[in-house]
Amino acid sequence: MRVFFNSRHDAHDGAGEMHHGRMVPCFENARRIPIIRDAVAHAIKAQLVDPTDHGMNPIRAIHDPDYIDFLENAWDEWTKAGKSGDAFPYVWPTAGFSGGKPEHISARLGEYAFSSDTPITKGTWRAAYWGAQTVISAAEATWGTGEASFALTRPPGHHAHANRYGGYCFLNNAAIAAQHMIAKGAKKVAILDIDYHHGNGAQDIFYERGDVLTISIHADPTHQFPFFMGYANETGRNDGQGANLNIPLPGGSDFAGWGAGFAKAMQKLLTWQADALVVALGVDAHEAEPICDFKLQTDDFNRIGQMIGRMGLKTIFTMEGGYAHDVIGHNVAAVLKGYLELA
Ligand code: OKP
Ligand code: ZN
Repeated sequence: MRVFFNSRHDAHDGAGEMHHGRMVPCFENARRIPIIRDAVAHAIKAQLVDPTDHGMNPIRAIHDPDYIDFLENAWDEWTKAGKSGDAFPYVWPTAGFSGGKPEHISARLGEYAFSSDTPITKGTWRAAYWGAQTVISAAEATWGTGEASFALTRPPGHHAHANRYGGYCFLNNAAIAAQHMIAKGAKKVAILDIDYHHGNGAQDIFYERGDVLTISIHADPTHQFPFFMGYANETGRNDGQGANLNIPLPGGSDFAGWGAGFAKAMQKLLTWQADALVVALGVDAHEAEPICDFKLQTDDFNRIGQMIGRMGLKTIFTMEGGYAHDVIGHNVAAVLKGYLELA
C-alpha cells in the first residue's frame, strides 16, 4: 500500500470552535496527522509519498467555479475587512429572506457555509488544495497499478458539497478521487463512507448520477450532524436512482449493530460491481471519540479493513474524521492492516 501524505495539512490551523456554548480548541486539529502517520508507518511499514500537483482541473470537475474562487480568497477578504481571528459565518440566506447580492465577506461566508463549526484560516485553501492533490495522486496510482493507496490528509472532505463547506470540510476529497478515476477510464466507482457522520457531500454531488455509487453508514441524522440529510429514504434521483444507500444507525451502536449495517453495504457493493472503491475513512465511530457516541473497538476496525480487503476492489482510503488522539492512530492502522491481511 502506498501512503500519500499531505505535508501542508497544518496550513489549516483553526484556533477554536463553538461547542456547548463555549469556544473550545478545534477537534479537527493538526496534531491528528502525525499521530496517524506514526501509527500507520509502524503497523504497515509503508513509505510516505509526496503528492504530485495535478492542478485545478480535477478539483473543478467536482466543485463550482464561484465556490473555488470564494475559498481561495476568503481569508484575504476577511483580513481586508479588518478582522483578525479565524473566519466564521454568522448569518445565512435562509427561507423567507429575499436574497440580494451582498458583497461583505460575512455574507459570503454564510452563502457558502452550511454550518458554523468550520473556521477558515490563512492557510485553509493551501491545506485543502494539497489535500485534494494528495487524494488525486492516490487515485492516479491505484487506478494505474491496482495497488491500494491511503491519502493521509486533513482537513477532511466528506461533508463538502459542490458549492458548500461545513463539518470541517472544504473540498470533497473522496468525490474528487472517484471522479478522477472516471476521467482515467473507470466506468463505475463506489464511495463507501464509514465515518460516524453522514457523507452528505458525496451524496449530493452524485445524487443524479448512475456511475458513482455512494454508501454511508452513520449516526441517525434525526439526532446527529448533519441532521438535514442522511436518511434511509434518500436513494438517488433520475440516473442516480438506486445509486445512493444510507444506513443510519441509532446512537450508542456497537459493532453488533454497526456490523449488520456494514453487511448491507457489502451486499450492495457486491451486486453493483464497481471498477474501483473509495473509502471515506473516518474512525470516529470508536467508543473513545469525543463528539460521537458509537462504541466500536480497535479490533472492530481491523475486521472492517479485512471485509473491505476481501472484496478485491481497487481501493483508495482517504482520511476523514477521528478526533480522540489516544486511539485514532491505532484505529486507522487497524483498518489498513486488516485490508492488507485479506486483500
Ligand atoms: C466532521 B467529520 C460541535 C460542532 C460539531 C459537526 C461534526 C463534524 C464532523 N462543536 N461539528 O465527519 O468527522
Ligand atoms: Zn465524522
